[in-house]
Amino acid sequence: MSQAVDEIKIGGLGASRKRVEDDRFIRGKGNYTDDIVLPGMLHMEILRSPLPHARIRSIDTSRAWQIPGVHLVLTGEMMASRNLAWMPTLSYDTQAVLATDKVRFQGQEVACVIADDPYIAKDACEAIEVDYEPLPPIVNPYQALAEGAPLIRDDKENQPDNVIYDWEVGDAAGTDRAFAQADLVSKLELHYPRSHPSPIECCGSIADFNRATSKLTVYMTTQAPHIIRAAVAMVAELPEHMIRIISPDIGGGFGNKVPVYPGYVCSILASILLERPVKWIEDKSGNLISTGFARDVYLKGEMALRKDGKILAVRMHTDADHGAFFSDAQPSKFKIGLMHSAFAAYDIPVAHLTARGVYTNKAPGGVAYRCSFRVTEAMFFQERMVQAAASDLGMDQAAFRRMNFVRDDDFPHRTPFGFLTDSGQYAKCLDVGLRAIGYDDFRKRQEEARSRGRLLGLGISTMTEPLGAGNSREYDILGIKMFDSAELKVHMTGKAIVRTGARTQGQGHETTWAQIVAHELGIPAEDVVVEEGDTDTAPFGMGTYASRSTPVAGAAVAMVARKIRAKARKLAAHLLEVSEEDVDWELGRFYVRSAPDRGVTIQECAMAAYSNMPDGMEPGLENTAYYDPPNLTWPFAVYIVTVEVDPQTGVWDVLNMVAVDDCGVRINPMIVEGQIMGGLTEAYAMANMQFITFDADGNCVGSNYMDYLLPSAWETPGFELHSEVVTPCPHHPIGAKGIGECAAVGGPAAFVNAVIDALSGTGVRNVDMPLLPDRVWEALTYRRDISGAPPVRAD
Ligand code: MCN
Ligand code: CUM
Repeated sequence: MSQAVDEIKIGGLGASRKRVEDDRFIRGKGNYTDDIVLPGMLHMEILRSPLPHARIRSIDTSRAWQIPGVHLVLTGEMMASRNLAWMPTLSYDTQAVLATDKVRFQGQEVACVIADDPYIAKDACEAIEVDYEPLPPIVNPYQALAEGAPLIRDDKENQPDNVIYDWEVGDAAGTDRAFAQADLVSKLELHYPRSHPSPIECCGSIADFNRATSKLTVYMTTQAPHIIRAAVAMVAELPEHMIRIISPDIGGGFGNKVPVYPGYVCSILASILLERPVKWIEDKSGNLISTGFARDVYLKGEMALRKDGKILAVRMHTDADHGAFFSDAQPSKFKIGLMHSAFAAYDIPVAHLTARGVYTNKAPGGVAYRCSFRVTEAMFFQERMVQAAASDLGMDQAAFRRMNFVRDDDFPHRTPFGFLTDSGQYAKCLDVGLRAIGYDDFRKRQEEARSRGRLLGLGISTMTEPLGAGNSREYDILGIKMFDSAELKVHMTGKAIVRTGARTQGQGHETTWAQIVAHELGIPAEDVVVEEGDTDTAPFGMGTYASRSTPVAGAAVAMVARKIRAKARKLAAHLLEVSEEDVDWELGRFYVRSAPDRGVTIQECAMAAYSNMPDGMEPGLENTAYYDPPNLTWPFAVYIVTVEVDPQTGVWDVLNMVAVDDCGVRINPMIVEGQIMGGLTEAYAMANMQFITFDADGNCVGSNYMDYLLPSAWETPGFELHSEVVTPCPHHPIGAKGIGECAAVGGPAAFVNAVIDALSGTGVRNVDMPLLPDRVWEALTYRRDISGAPPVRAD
């Protein structure tokens, strides 16, 4: 009889183990950047531009220097003298650290003061006098592209206009041919508005340069410590082994903590100049107005259709508003991230995408907010176009999708834009969702209600997104190949520590990586401690974003555990005095094949690695694995929402929402559900209330929590989650796919599709997010589409 340990009992794969990190968080014992206090530490504050576009005539810092307690005032000119006024971005552009020539968005960093405390530093910022010559601001791409538009990036050579790139992918001629044969062409134009991840913890850093050792230690809010180390080494020309980046507990990242911000750079330079630790902690408005925003993309979409409902081709043109600097994090070759992952779930013969990026007088950003490199926009555009096409054809929304889905036996599937998807059961997920929402019954109720003047709507959204960049053949950031790593050390008593190059920000890695070790080795999860975020101790990794941790770092954890098991097998053979070939494995234990009662536990093997190893064997039980994934992972989801719209006010309420997520094997089902609920909440927020816009003068509307609305538990609807469809990832060692962003990516279109469905019969094809009551009311009352392009209205 098997003597294997019980996987669920030891907290292995599939156990809904409670999050170990929460123990310290709910006791207020987390250790965030702002909790760290170093001896002799000074404080830095940033002076930001009040204007969106202006030439700087002069900056007078003399009054600030005279304030007692001020140690240093940094300006662009001082940065320039050290070649640090500008820094490279992750998209091969440059970004101002502190403005020298011009300010290019409201909130841009103009100067920094370093003082004994943050209050003195803030006061001293106000004592700095900047003489600005205002220039006309540009707040949307169409203004940027207009004839005679002011040139935003006059700092760059060979930049005659505000266009950053004109990029295309797909088959233009083939798409044209397919359109020529279409029975019907369905068109849709819309805007995915600018928003902000807005983690509760803002960004910050503490730079600590020690002249005696030449070592620079930086504690900072970053999702990717090793990339930061490389960037600091290259930009500041410091030796990499003398740089230690520590990312302590992170109070939410959601993409906001991927980019390199001027505040980090200035605190580092200040610490080097002053030879004292310098802390910079951003305030909420600073975070909302200046750090990595998300979206702000316009779509012109067209679908060629056969009258029976078959999609023949898709054409998309996007105009992306990147703000003043092109600083998207992205896998380099693709200018508009992974926008061309659109329509991966549908079997479409041919497609063509043109993408244009432009500069405007708005904060830069791009990757951020729970999206795998602009996949959020891609899925939103896709599902809004699919809904419009089905209604143009007069076809049922669900039937249209089912008819065009990639079939279960058609994997790996080459998408019309060239990706290779791995696996899925799309129609089955849809059926589970339709059953759960009571689809047929709802359609009847909807008819009935309509006859009594009540507006009910149902919205479907499906998505498959590419999660887990690399592989290294196709994906790199600034030339650094995308793979990841894990290190596992099993101590002699069988306890272990696992370290990865990823960085958890709330996703629960401290819990789930231990579960992978438990699954591979049978060591109880509670005996495995997980550590991430310190470049002096963690193996090299590309960080956590694009839901890549499970697909890449998590895979590395499984692979390193297998290396440990391979060595443990040799130790077991030695202990059991048989040859290795005669030893079999069951969870937690090796045994003699011909005499299964004779066995040794993994813990006994660990002890032997330090006390009784065979002659000639290297002692210890430690290893490292680097994992270069063969492909991205492609989770799938169906989200279905029902709503009721109040025709008097335009207010809409969610009646029900069901989510069917297939992310392959779930390591920790409870954590996966937490990820889905969080993502759906953000999707609801995007659809309903959350956006940052700009008035015609370039003022950022949404740089505080009065204007930038986050839903609380009170507004957020309930979600019904379904986990019955599991398609293991064929190329991941434990069959897992990413989940972190799925619901935020696929969710928004479900809400919008539901509201548009409720308006059916009015001729309204689109209302741009957020679907604020006044927009919905206006659409309904005047029977017209509502564009959200800023400026929304003249104030
Ligand atoms: N997981 C699992 N089984 C799977 C897939 C994942 O149990 N099949 C678990 C993982 O082990 C991990 C969590 O679910 O604990 C999320 O895993 P994964 O999908 O690999 O995503 P990452 O860990 O790489 O997290 C990044 C992703 C991104 S890019 C954003 S943005 C986002 C998100 O996660 N930011 C978050 N979710 C967040 N959740 C919180 N609380 N805070 C953030 O800042
Ligand atoms: Cu695009 S937000 Mo997450 O990938 O860190």
